[in-house]
Amino acid sequence: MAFYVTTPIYYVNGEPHLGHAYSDMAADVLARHMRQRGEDVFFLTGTDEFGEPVAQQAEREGVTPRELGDRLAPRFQEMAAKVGASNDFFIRTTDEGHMRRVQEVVQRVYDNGHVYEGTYEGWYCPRCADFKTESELGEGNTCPIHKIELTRETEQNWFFALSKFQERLERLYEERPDFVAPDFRRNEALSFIKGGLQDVSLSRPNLKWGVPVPWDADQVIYVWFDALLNYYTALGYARDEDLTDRFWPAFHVIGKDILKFHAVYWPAFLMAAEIEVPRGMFIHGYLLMGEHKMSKSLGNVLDPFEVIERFGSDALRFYCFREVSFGRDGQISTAGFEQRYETELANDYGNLASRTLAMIDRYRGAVVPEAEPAPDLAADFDGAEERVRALLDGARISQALDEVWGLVRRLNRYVEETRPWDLAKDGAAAGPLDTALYSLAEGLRVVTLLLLPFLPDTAEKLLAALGEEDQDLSRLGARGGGQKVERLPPLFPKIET
Ligand code: ME8
Repeated sequence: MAFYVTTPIYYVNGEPHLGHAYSDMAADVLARHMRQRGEDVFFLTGTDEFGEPVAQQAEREGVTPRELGDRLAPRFQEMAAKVGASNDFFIRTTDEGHMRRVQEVVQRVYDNGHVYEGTYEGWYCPRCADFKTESELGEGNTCPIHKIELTRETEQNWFFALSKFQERLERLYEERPDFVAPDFRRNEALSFIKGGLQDVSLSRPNLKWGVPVPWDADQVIYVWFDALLNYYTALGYARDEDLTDRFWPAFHVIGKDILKFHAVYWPAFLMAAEIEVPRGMFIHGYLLMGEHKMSKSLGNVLDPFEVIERFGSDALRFYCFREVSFGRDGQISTAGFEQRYETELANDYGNLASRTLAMIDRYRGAVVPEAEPAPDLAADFDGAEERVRALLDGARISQALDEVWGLVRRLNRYVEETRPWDLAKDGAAAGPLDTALYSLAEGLRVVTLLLLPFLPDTAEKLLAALGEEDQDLSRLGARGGGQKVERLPPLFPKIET
């Protein structure tokens, strides 16, 4: 089966930060998990380079919008690589291939009779690139997100007849209850739809920086329609062959700030163009990076580059999904990072791995003994893979991680229960020691395969040390002993203060 997953494309109006990295890491967890399931995966991320958010920033910096994009797009690309994102393509909306296909689709929507000329009168926030309804306005006609005063605009432009799609959208939500997740976001989008949809601007007359409207050279396409279409256009030119039939429709991972565009405008626009609507979308919350204490040992955790430099990208990925339940907002801090790094990564998992490898090395000449798995331990592992699959089918990333972490803890209890170092002193306990070491090697191999989407670098190292060459989930079934293992330096070295 094909699995196509996307992140938002980010405005090139500032340096990438941890919030952007978060969406990349989340989509990456899903992409890697699906690859382990043997699915045909395509993972897309990229940059949104047109529209006022970019044009105005360029003006402030005294450069052209293209120069700004050329400087910042590589930064986003670099960030994706640094957080371990295994994206198959990086789209820039200034790509020729994107612009051409945007025009084709917009032309089709026009030809299908869903576009008309009209006058827009209302509030517009250039920072959001969003037309605000009266009910969305903050106090004193301000943008509730950017807190800037908005001016009332009157302009002649092209409209997309969104209101015509109200019923079809309501039907879509009814027929596909999991179209938007989590549920509280679905309800938010559905109540926006039920509140009555108004037509939206499809073009901007006073802006030069955009994709030209195919039938009206004086206008550019409203940046949101150009941006949303990236998910579709990329498949047309990312490779020599057109990948659309192979991968469309997509599963979108986005932040809560852009719910309306993805859950309302986007499916309606696709219907208007007669393109299949998305497979689904998951709306995550915000990492709150506001007030935080600086930590001597870590410096400023807001900078993902710095955290990765010191602790590796696995630790950052793990922390974000463990600390904040995926879908909710949550505070992150340097102190929280250090605590989870020490107690969970270094102790729970890192120590378990070091001890297991060291004991097999010392007591069994670095070869996993042949034995039957300990029954009570095996019972606790039963069904775990299915639960993880089901959770990740719904992008429940934190719950899936929690499920696996329960097994990591279970293995630590097993070490304490069996005390292999005592068994090793007792010549008559060779059988029980074989069982304990085999069960630990096997348990560690299984949790590591399940942790691979979250901790890809660590998992790769540890699987190799355990003599497991294949990363596919089909390898989860019990494996006999006999593999040569290798000791490893600490996977998560202690934090030096
Ligand atoms: O909105 N916590 O781009 P953008 C978690 N170009 N995620 C965060 C975050 C935070 N504190 N801050 C940002 C745009 N994000 C448009 C999108 S898509 C067709 C066009 C993430 O640069 C989150 O994914 O403002 C959010 O949706 C996105 O960055 C907004 O990035």
